[in-house]
Amino acid sequence: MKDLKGLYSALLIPFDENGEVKEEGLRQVIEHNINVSKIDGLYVNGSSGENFLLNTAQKKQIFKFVKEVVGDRVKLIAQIGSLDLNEAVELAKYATELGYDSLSAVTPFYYPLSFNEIKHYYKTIIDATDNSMILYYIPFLTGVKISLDQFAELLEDEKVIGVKYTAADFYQLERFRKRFPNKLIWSGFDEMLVQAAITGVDGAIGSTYNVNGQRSQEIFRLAKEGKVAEAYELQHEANDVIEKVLELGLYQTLKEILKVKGIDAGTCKKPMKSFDPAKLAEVEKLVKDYNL
Ligand code: NAY
Repeated sequence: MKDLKGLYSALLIPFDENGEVKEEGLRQVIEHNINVSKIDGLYVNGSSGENFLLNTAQKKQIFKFVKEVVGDRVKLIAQIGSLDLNEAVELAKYATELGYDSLSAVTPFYYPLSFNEIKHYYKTIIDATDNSMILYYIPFLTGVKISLDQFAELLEDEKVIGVKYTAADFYQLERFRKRFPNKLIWSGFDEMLVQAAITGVDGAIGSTYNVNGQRSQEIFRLAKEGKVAEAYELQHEANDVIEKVLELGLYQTLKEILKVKGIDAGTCKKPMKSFDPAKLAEVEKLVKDYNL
């Protein structure tokens, strides 16, 4: 199996006004990620890809198009988790046939499921293919919390290679690192990359790496080498950017940054709102001030 460590962009997807995928724009976003952001891989159909607003055909369209454009240039992880378990299995098979390096599945959300139900969900998906599985843990959006002992049960299966950990519980992250030294962890909060790197994660997956990849690679490298003060200097810059992006609207503003750079990043899929054009000058200033 490939070494899946490293920094991944949670791939942004350009949509048109009707909510259809803009394939040429997506090609440009992918090329920007590979050639300018210098990421190690792409996390496809995650939260940043507005996955939970898409139908099955669109999810397949994106998996296929991304693989065709990327080939083997960077690593590819397919987020196939769905409240419709049949769809999750179908997408897991589809992405595996396309050659995705690993699957990842969000914890099932909305209905308060028992841990046994969650375990059954993962086992059903895992058993459907020979591919590996990365748990996608994002309790602030799903409301689903998993304890360390429960993680241990899910990680018993060798095909479960690790977790994408989008939470700010650094105590649990440290306990996880100590208890599962042979499993992989990707951190999911770009604004806490230094802290995650110091805690021993193997990589990171984030939305802002689409536009701020090189600086983030440097933060990760410096922190891993123990150069924490230097890493923090860059994290301060990254967080100035993230703070502004969150203020103006996360995915809308990341797309607008790409547009300022000449990339047709489209708009967000409704019901998400579009970027407020009155704020364009603020984005142009951000791109200039932080050399994005
Ligand atoms: C995903 O699947 O796209 C992710 O979870 C990537 C992680 C991002 N979380 C969300 C909810 O977008 O990169 C983060 C996040 O956008 C960033 O840290 C800003 O808060």
